[in-house]
Amino acid sequence: MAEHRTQVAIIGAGPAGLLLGQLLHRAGIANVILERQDGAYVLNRIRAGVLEPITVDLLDAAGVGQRMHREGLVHTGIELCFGGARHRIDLHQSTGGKDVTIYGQTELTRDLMGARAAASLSTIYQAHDVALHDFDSATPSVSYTHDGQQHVLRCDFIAGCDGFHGVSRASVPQAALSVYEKVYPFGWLGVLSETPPVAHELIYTNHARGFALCSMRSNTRSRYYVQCSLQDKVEQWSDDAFWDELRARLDPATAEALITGPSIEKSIAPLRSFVAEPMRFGQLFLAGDAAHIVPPTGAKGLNLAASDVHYLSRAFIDYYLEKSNAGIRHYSEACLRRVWKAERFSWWFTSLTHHFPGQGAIDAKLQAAELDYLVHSDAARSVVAENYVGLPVDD
Ligand code: RFL
Ligand code: PHB
Repeated sequence: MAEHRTQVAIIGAGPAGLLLGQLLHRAGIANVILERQDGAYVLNRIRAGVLEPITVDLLDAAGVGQRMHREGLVHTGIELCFGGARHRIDLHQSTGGKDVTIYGQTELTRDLMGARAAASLSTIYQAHDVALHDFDSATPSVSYTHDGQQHVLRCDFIAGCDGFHGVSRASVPQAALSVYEKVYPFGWLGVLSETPPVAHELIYTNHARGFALCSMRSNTRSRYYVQCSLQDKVEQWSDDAFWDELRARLDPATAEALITGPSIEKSIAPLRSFVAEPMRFGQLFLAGDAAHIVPPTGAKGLNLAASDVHYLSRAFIDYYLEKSNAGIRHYSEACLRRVWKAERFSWWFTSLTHHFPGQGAIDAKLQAAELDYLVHSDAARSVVAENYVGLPVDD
């Protein structure tokens, strides 16, 4: 058994783990990342695309913001499409100048991996059988196998950044966890294509046939989604069937303007709201999808992972540099206040824009009335804009 030692052992090289590792490194705090997959697999997951200003600031603080500022698209509004027409919500105007940045999770992950490699920081890809030990004591450790050899990594703290299906949350005794969960009765079928986006900004669409979203990764690459049944299989959806369904849900002018092409990725994601409380157990801290999941409608998942990492990096910096336990003690509470508000927004935006199986005529009328209210009331637009660009981390 090979023995190693670090200050913070990070489980998972997704955005949460990589960003935490980079922020700690810049503060002089030693860390090792253990990742189950290989780097190429992590980079091939097509996921988020919308960054809040807080996430952009954190990436700058981590020293990896250059390409994002060069290539990311700054959006000052979003559009809602219903009743056969599009309506714009001006994020800039409603929030006193805030915006969002369109930059794919794949690119952000690539930038973080590059910075980690450039600083020669230790990332163990294909770490198998990762197991967490003694995190209720002052001497936690993580065991794993790599290249057929057994290893143990001794540390002061463990950061569980290993996503919804990871080992960190599963290592906590069930009685110590409160879990809140809602599974939605539909999924999202997503397509990535090398085609120019149909509009300059994102279009969230409510239609009797179901929700649709027009998004993008760049001026030449589009990302589209349609709400689908949980029984649907990706193989049943030809590209033509996808484009026809998307067109059918958009207003006539947008449907007409849509440029289609072969899909370069196609996948179905289920929708879920989930929170596990608390987010700290002794020396183990959960961050990102390991602790909570939101339906993607509000574009909050990656941004919540980033705000958890903001609090967690500060907690460790307080501990090592200021000799203070305050950040550690308040970590879970500080994260959860923001997490629950993003859960609420994502659930509300999902409820407003999706067609629910068994939904009656009155439900559709109530959705239509709320959408109409929303685009015609300054107050309602401000509420959406304030949440969409992200609530503050330090209120
Ligand atoms: P990740 O990205 O799941 O990374 C966890 C990492 O941990 C590894 N791992 C393990 N490593 C070692 N040992 C084990 N036992 C392990 N088990 C797991 C995994 O291999 C993985 O590399 O979690 P993280 O870092 O918390 O990041 C969360 C985000 O990825 C997620 O919230 C977002 O992608 C959600 N999301 C969106 N978020 C946004 O903010 N804006 C968006 O526009 C947005 N769109 C989306 C999304 C998620 C989607 N899907 C498919 C779920 C759109 C979609 C379709
Ligand atoms: C995306 O581009 O993948 C995306 C954008 C906005 C969302 C969800 C996903 O709300």
